Amino acid sequence: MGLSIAQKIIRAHLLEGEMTPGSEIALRIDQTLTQDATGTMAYLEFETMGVDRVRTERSVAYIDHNTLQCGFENADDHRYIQSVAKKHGVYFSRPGNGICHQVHLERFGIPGKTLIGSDSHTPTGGGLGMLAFGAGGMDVAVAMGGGAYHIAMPKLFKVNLTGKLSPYVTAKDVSLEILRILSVKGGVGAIIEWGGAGVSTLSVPERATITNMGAELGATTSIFPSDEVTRAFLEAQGRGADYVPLSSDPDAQYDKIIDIDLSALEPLIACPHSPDNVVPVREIAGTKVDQVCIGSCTNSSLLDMLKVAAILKGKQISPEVSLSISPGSKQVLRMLSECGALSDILQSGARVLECACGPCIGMGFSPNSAGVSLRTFNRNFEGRSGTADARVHLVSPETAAASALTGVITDPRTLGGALNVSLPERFTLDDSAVLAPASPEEAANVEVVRGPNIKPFPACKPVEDELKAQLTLKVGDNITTDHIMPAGAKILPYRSNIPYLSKFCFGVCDADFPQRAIEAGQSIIVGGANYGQGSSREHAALVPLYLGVRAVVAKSFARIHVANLINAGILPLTFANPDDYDGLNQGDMLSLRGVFEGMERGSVTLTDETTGEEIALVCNLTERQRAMLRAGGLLAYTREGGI
Ligand code: MIC
Ligand code: SF4
Repeated sequence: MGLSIAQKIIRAHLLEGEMTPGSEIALRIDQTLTQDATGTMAYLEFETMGVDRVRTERSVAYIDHNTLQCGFENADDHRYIQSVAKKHGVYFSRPGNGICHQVHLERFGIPGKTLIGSDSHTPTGGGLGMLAFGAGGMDVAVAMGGGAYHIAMPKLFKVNLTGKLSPYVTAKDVSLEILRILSVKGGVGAIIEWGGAGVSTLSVPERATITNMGAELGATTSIFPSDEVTRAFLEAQGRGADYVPLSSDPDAQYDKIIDIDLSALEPLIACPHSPDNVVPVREIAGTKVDQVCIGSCTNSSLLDMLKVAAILKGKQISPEVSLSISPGSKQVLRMLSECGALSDILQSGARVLECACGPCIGMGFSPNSAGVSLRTFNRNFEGRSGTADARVHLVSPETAAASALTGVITDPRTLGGALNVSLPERFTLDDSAVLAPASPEEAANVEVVRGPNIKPFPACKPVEDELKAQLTLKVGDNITTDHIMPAGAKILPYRSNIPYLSKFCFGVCDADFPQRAIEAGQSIIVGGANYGQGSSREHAALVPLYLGVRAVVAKSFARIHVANLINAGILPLTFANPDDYDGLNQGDMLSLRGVFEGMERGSVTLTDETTGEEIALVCNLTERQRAMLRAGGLLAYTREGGI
C-alpha cells in the first residue's frame, strides 16, 4: 500500500511504535522552536535535565509574544532566554525580528523534517512540507535534550483541492471553510494532508495560512506537498539547497477525504466567539466595525501585506475605525518599506505595530466596550482580546482592509477589479537579528542570567491509588486554554511566576475558582467535550497543579492539553457515558479508589460521595503515560531515567 506524505516523514523518523492509528509512536525530532511566553518555562525545564547542548539539528528561541516590556519582568525573561540559548546551542531571534512561525517558515523550515514548538501554531511549517507539531514546553525541552516526541499515531484526512481561488477569495477563506465543515473538534486525532490539483495554485505563505489554522480544528498537524512552488519559495529565500520534493503515493489510503473546490469559495467570516462559527461575509455585510487588526502568524506574510497595501493605496480608512497592521517579520517590514507599500499603508491612516503577536494575544489594542473587531487572526475566543464583551470576528486581510475603508463589514469583492500582487523572486535577506549560540568551547563561560520574576516550578506529585477531592469547578464544552489560564498584557509578563498567575486561573469562567481550590486543598475539575482546546501553554496544567488539582474528568480532551496534564502529573479521565456529566455538581465530594489498577485496566469508578452516585470513567493511557503519572510527571520521569 502506498504512503501519504505524513506517513513517509513519520516512517523516516520512527524510533518506536507502529504506524497504526491510536498506538503510541516515538518520533525523532530534527528542529525545535520556542517563543517567550512558553519559552522561559521550557528552558527552565531543559536546564533541570542536565544536558549541556541541544541535540537537535536546529533549535531556535523566538521573542515575539510579549515584547511590550511594561516592567522588568519581561525584559528579565528575555535576557534569561537569550543567555540560556547562547549557552546551550540554541539560535536566538531577537524581539522585533518577527513572529516565530513566520520567521521559521522564511529562514529555517525544511521540507521532510520534523519540528516541535512550544506553540500550538507550529504546524504553520506544514506549508513547506514539514511535519510540525505544537507541544507543551516540557515535550520541547525533552526533544532539545535529544529525547523522542511521543504521540498517538494520528488518523489521516485528505483535503482534495480543485479549481482556483477567485479574486478577493483567499487562503484564509479556505481555512474558515474547513472549520465550517469540520468544527473546532473535527480534526482531533488526525493529520490533515492537503492535496489535489488546486495545491499548485497556492503559494507557500497561502499554504502556511491553511496549516496554521489546522490548530483551530484540533488537528495533530496539517501538511502540504513540497513541489515546484516550495522550491521557488526556498530559492527566493536563498535556501534552494534545502528543497526536497515530497508527495503522497497515488494509492495512499486516508480515513476521510474532503473535497473543496477553490473556485466555488467566497469570502467567509468567523463570528464570535469561536473560529468555527463561520458564515459568508455577505450575510453580515453592513455591520458597523470599530476596530480592524491585520497580522498574526496566520496572515502577516509579505503577500498578505502587499494585498492590504494595494487595497489601502490612495484611500483613507473610516474615521470610525482604528486599524492596526503588524507585519509578521522584519523581512516583511523591510520589503514593504523598500517597495513603497509601507507608505501606502501609512497614508491610509493605519497604525503600524511591531513585528510581533501583539493584539492577537491581547498585548494591547483591546477593542472598546462591546466593540466589533475584525481580525485576520486565528482565534476569537471570548475575552482573548482583553475586552470581555468585545465581538471579535476572524477574516482575510482583504476583507479586513475593505472593511477598514468603509467602516462596516464589507465583502472585498465589492471593491471590483483584481489585485495584481505576487511574491518577489528574491526576498531581502538579513539574519542579523538571529544570534548564533556560543561554540561548545565558549559555552562554559556563558552565564545564565535569571531575574527575580522566575519563581520555583510547582511541585508535581505522583498520582495516588486513592483520591478524595472536591469538585471545585464544573465547566462546559470547548473550554480553551485561554479560559483556563488567560494571557494578555496584564498577566503575560508572569509566565515564569506560577504563584502570581494562579490568581487569574479560570478568571473568564469563575473568578472565585483559585480561592476555592486553595481552600479545598485537593480538587477535581469536570469539563465537557474538547476540554483544553487552543493554545499549547503548559501553564494551563501547571497553574491548576499549583492550585491542588489532581484530576480532570471531561467528555473529551484536546491533544496538546491532555499531554500537558499528564506531563504535570494530573490524571485525565473521560466519562464512559457522556450523559453522566449531568449528574455531577460543583461542590460535590468525589472519590476515586484503586487508581493504579484502574490505570492498567483502562477504567476506574468515580464515587460522588455527596449524591452516592457511581460513575464509570475511562482511563485511556499508554504504558509510558502511566509511568509518568506514577512518577509525578514528565520531569520526575526523565530524572528516573525514562525518555
Ligand atoms: C496562542 O496563540 O494562544 C499562543 C499565545 O501563541 C499560545 C502559546 C502561549 O500561550 O504562550 C499557543 O498557541 O500555543
Ligand atoms: Fe502569536 Fe497569535 Fe500566532 Fe499565537 S496565534 S503565535 S499569539 S500570532
